[in-house]
Amino acid sequence: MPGTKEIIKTTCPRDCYDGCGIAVIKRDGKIRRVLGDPDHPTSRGALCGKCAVAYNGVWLDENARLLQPLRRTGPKGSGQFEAITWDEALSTIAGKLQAIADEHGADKIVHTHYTGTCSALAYGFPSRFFSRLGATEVEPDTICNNAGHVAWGYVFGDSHAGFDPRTARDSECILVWGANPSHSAPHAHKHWLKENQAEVIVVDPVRHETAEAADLFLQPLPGTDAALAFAMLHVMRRNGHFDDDYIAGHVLGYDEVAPLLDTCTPEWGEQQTGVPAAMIERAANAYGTGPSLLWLGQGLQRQPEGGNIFRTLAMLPAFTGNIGKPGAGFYYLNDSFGIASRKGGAPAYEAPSSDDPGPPSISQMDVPDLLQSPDTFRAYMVWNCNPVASNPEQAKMRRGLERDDLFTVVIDCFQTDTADYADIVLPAASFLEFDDLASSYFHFTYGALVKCQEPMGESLPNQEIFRRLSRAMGFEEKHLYEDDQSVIDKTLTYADLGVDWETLKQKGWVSLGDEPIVLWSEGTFPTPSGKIEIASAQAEADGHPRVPQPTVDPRPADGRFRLLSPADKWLMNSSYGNDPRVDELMGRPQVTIHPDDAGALDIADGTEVSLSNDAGSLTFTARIADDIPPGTLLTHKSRWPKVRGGGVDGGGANVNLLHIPQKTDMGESTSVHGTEVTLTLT
Ligand SMILES: Nc1nc2c(c(=O)[nH]1)N[C@H]1C(S)=C(S)[C@@H](COP(=O)(O)OP(=O)(O)OC[C@H]3O[C@@H](n4cnc5c(=O)[nH]c(N)nc54)[C@H](O)[C@@H]3O)O[C@H]1N2
Ligand SMILES: Nc1nc2c(c(=O)[nH]1)N[C@H]1C(S)=C(S)[C@@H](COP(=O)(O)OP(=O)(O)OC[C@H]3O[C@@H](n4cnc5c(=O)[nH]c(N)nc54)[C@H](O)[C@@H]3O)O[C@H]1N2
Ligand code: SF4
Ligand SMILES: [Mo]
Repeated sequence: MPGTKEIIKTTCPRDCYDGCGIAVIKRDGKIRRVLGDPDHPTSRGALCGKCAVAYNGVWLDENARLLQPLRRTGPKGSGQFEAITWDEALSTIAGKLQAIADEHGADKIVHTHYTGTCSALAYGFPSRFFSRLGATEVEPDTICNNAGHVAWGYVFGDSHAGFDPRTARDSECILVWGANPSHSAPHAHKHWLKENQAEVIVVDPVRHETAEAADLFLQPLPGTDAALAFAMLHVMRRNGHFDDDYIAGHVLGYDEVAPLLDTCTPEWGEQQTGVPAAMIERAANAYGTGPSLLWLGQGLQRQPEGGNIFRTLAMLPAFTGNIGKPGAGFYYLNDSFGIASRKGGAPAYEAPSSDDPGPPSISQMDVPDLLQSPDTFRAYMVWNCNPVASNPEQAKMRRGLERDDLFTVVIDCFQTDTADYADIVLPAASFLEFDDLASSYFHFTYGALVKCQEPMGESLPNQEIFRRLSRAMGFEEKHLYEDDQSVIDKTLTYADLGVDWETLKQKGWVSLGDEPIVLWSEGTFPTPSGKIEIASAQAEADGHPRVPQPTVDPRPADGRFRLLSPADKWLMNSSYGNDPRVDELMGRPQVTIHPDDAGALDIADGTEVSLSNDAGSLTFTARIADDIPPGTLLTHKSRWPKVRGGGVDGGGANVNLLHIPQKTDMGESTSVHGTEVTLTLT
């Protein structure tokens, strides 16, 4: 019927804390606008700036999207392709994978994936194919947050069940440590942090917008957080904020670590971290008085000693008893579906089955090196991620991808820098084009991803692509062909949300109950001892100290600077880097330099500077500002190298040209914020 208006509710499935509800406006059967759902508790009628632009920009633009399978016709990296049919594409891929598996072993097929679409099907389903194949998986969290997961695994036995944000109504203090919600959780920044009575304390080397808005801002030098926490704990113990009963009942290792606190005075803390002793006292007293929430960011653990920092910070809630009661808790990432199924009780501890080691895995930090060699990589299957833009050692990544004896397949919605190296490119449908489920990793909300239009061109959802690939390979196992509805229904049943798919689809989203959920109130934890393991035999067996240590990273020497490159306000990792309006809003790639450093090097605002290290050299426009400490530089991550990259001249590289793949102390994860560079005028 002409002029018919339809509103479909769906959910934003980006790798984002907020998990916003979306209202898609259709007219005459066509999507006209993608807006925030006014009824959703997080989005409240507004998407973040980047999604408001990109979902109404490149994501709806047939000229920007990949519409057909492609076969490479020019040199690798040149971006020259011809369209082919799905049958040709799938039979070519199946033939190649089978030949590699037969001749060299299926573990020489490496697949890499992450959070392109963060949902039950588009994220979860394809792994069934790769497990069946026996391919090597690049452990996805090693590009992002694995140090924190491993560290809190030692301490709490679980890093996926933090506080329910709704409990903040009972909090007196919210401590945000090494996260930047103003970029990475814009609605939590705008609403959640501001609407509670609690005193907000931010700890970050960068005075970002959330820090600016906080009641108290502590600005340590990067990589000094463990020392800062020890100094705060010293104050809390001295001022009687420790909860002796909680420690006696639920914490293992207090006596072992307590002597280390003796010398960690606030004055010592100031020397180690650059944070004035009086501010350490104030933060410690506010947090220690409580009830307090502790939010540890993912940026925080991207340090060489990120694991130790996380174990150290776990002592704040553990020693002050800020756990298991209203207004108190700790948070890293919430697996909302998993939490739903446990409803506040202690999670059942499930030991991994020793009979099924699963497919082998490698760290993202090893990829640039291993990619050079046919001994590890014969085929590289890339889906839901863009490693040329996001991985360390970009120049080495490109060299590996140029290998003639490497068969590369890239599945994406867009022709990314990585897709330019593919032998075969497969077009992925966007989240607006299939049904699925998504949940926030902060709020306890779950959303329906609802199909709003047919997949653009010949594109297909990830899950359907891998069903077809299974068929082309001749695989017979039934679970490789399970249909979408069955997976959706099972996920909803497992999560026990009290809604079926039809109800969820109509409403768009559901919260887990009406009242805040208090996790860990029973006081037992899925660790070997059932207690919070500040002293960990498992950590010791893995080669780490038994208890956390008050370490600080050595300051950069020989005139080098520490380069931070956290989340950009206008990008979602590399996503949206190809949207012209987003590019315009970001402007030229900038690096922030402290006025003292700029003065010493005679660098004026707006001039071009070069950052270099062993991995490469890149040009930025200098922005002189004191929102970072001297000796530190700030830029943001993951522009599209071929759009404007990190080089002001559009030199085909971004900041990851400089990112060295040094592994964190735990979890073989990225320590990108430990990157050091020299700074010169160009
Ligand atoms: N310098 C620096 N680098 C960093 C970081 C940093 O802090 N500093 N942070 C790191 C972190 S935290 C992360 S998580 C990584 C992220 O890096 P990546 O995992 O590479 O994530 P994205 O860049 O968002 O790439 C996602 C891709 O998936 C595509 N996509 C979207 N939806 C779908 C879909 O449904 N199907 C398919 N097949 N594709 C889809 C998008 O178009 C996009 O190209 O970057 C890391 N890189
Ligand atoms: N707009 C936008 N939102 C995003 C993303 C995006 O690219 N853009 N990416 C998504 C992804 S994949 C992730 S993992 C999350 C990440 O989001 P967050 O968890 O907020 O992490 P980051 O933005 O990487 O870094 C957060 C802060 O850590 C600080 N930091 C760096 N080094 C140190 C240190 O030594 N000590 C302390 N205390 N702080 C330090 C940085 O200065 C930065 O302000 O955001 C998600 N949301
Ligand atoms: S990226 Fe995050 S803030 Fe933006 S619309 Fe999606 S969920 Fe909301
Ligand atoms: Mo991430």
